[in-house]
Amino acid sequence: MSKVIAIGNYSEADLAKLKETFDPVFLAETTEIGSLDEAARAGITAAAFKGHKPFGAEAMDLLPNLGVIANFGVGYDSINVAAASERGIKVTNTPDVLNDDVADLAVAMLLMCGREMEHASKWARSGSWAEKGEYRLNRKVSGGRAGILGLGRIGRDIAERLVPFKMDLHYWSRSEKETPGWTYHSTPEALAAAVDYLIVATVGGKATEKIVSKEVLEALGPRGILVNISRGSTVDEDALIDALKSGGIYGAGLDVFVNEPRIDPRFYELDNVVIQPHQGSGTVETRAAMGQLQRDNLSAFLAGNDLLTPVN
Ligand code: 8YV
Repeated sequence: MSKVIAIGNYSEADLAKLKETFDPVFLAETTEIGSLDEAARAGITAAAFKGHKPFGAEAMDLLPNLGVIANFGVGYDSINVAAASERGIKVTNTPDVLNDDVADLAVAMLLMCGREMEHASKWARSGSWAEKGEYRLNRKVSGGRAGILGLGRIGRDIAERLVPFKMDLHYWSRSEKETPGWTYHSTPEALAAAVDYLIVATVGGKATEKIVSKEVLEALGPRGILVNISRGSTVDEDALIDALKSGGIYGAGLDVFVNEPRIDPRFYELDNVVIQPHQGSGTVETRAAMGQLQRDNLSAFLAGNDLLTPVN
């Protein structure tokens, strides 16, 4: 009987490695756990989990001998960690290996928004550049004031990338951190008021829900550009769409959305928003490293060794 259940949509490479290492049972979602018979469920001691649908208490209770949930991703807001802890289930994630890619995408979206690259590209592709004359002037990014909302490992990597762009760096975090002189703000509103470029790099979940509120967007103001590489839940999307429509802010670069992959269609009509399909960590190299770390956590658990990247 297999001890590992692999839930989610895995790449060919990860499927092969999972099979090679564990002989797992594959399911698309946690809602399918109930389709396994009782004996099969009782035999499972470890779960590989990938995706953004909930892994809640009910699903955990269907696996009475589950000891670990190894998440494919740094963000584990889909997993009810409190419920896991209550049941003695360990949770692991895949931090650090994806920092570079996510930070790269954040900087790319910042440049795309400031320099209106997507809009300018469409404009040039229209074939009427000669008739229309020069493209409209846009926004200087280098030397600007940038704020990082959430100075964790990814936030710090983003800030460090902005140093060579000569940016004046500000941040908000739950507590003040040691930095090379970056300015701390005690509220997201104060941070937004101090900068033109606001980059959201905080964790998802209840504690940060709509932390980018209407008030924060107003504080960011008409010169402001919002970049979000964290979770869609951190932004009040209605307020954001209003601000983008009315010129309340200049633009937004978004990799994550509230109802992804079925995002609010009002975003499609806005030419001051850059839309990315939650691909922050989506390179061949990084996804391979994430898969490896997930499997290494499962192997460590099954061998009775210390987990590599425990969450609880
Ligand atoms: C996803 C992510 O894990 O790491 C995270 O928190 O959001 C992503 O890297 C990835 O899309 C697989 O679901």
